[in-house]
Amino acid sequence: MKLIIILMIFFFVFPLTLGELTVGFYGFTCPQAESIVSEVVQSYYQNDNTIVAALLRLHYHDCIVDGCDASILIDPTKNRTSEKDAEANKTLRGFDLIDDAKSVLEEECPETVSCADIIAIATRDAVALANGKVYRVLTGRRDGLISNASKALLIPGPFVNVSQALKFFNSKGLTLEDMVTLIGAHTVGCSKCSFFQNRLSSFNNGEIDPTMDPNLDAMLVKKCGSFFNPIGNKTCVFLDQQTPFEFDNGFYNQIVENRGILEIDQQLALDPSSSDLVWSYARDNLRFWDNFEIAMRKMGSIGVLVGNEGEIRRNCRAFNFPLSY
Ligand code: HEM
Ligand SMILES: *[C@@H]1O[C@H](CO)[C@@H](O)[C@H](O)[C@H]1NC(C)=O
Ligand SMILES: *[C@@H]1O[C@H](CO)[C@@H](O)[C@H](O)[C@H]1NC(C)=O
Ligand SMILES: *[C@@H]1O[C@H](CO)[C@@H](O)[C@H](O)[C@H]1NC(C)=O
Ligand SMILES: *[C@@H]1O[C@H](CO)[C@@H](O)[C@H](O)[C@H]1NC(C)=O
Ligand SMILES: CC(=O)N[C@H]1CO[C@H](CO)[C@@H](O)[C@@H]1O
Repeated sequence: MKLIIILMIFFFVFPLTLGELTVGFYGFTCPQAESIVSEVVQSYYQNDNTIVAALLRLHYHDCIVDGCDASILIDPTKNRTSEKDAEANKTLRGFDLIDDAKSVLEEECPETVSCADIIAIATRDAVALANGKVYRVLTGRRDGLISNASKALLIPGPFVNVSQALKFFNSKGLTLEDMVTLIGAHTVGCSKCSFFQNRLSSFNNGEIDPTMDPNLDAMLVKKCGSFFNPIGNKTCVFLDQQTPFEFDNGFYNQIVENRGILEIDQQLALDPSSSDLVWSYARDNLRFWDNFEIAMRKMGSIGVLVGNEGEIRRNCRAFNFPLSY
């Protein structure tokens, strides 16, 4: 009897599903939710396969800043900044796709599917289209009520070393293994020259970063110049030079050959704490895929709002009640 009362109190205080994301959260409330998102992703992908990279990076930034709550989507207003104001984080893309998916969903299932879940579902679909692993995505997130520009500034940039980057990932509950695995997303997408120009040699000044393959340096100097003599500030260089549109372990194969573009990417292969895992992914694509699914699930659960927390935004770019913020 006593036990039953204790159990009842336990379930009252911690309702079983509340704290948890689930597969197929919209199964009853909007069964077509995932296929609607999937169709929008496919139509974007047909015109522009770089959408895969855009969505992966968007999902990462959304989750890593202060939880997967679509705070990354909020537009700044006259009297309020938002995460979008953070520098470099200004190169995020994919917002139009989320808007398109949201507007179809609002017609079919009004105020039901969160923007935070749309990002997660769309990212899963994008990875699948890039011939990556088709994984089951967890849903049930709700949208946040805060978008804080200064928090977005704390995301590690490409010049940090492995232990600095790890400190930040640890603070979000992610391990070294999660970090090494998630950065494997750099197997798709590109970087502006300014994020690695300091590593490049050029005619009059600067020395090549000794960790960079000189052939890669020569190629990059043609595209980007050097730190002291930059050119091509619109150029975007593939982070995986071999197969930039395939979601595979190509990124790891590049960095073990000293062909990493970003400093942090190259350091992952060289730092003793991460190099074994990098080499194992370079040899074993399936191991990378399996761990990527696990790590994405962890990343996708950071700081999520569930139950009655937050809201279901009607427009992903604005809070439902803007006056409250
Ligand atoms: C310490 C961790 C990380 C650092 C320092 C970092 C840094 C960067 C930088 C500087 C760029 C180039 C951005 C630009 O030129 O616009 C980039 C691109 C990208 N990052 Fe990361 N990143 C990190 C982790 C991650 C993670 C965990 C993911 C995903 C799970 C991710 C996904 C991407 C993707 C897909 C791109 C290409 C974006 C595009 O082509 O539009 N990154 N990253
Ligand atoms: C800015 O804040 C003021 C005071 O809280 C509010 O009255 C006004 O509507 C806000 N403007 C916008 C564009 O959100
Ligand atoms: C925004 O984030 C910064 C840094 O974490 C914090 O100091 C500040 O209080 C936050 N502002 C709001 C409005 O939450
Ligand atoms: C990483 O960077 C931090 C801060 O700059 C520094 O204190 C630390 O010694 C560096 N670690 C390694 C292994 O280089
Ligand atoms: C590079 O970008 C800066 C600022 O964005 C601009 O002023 C400059 O003209 C650009 N340089 C070239 C060569 O495009
Ligand atoms: C990931 C990334 O590029 N983060 C940047 C966000 O903006 C701040 C401020 O400019 C940079 O320091 C970060 O590197």
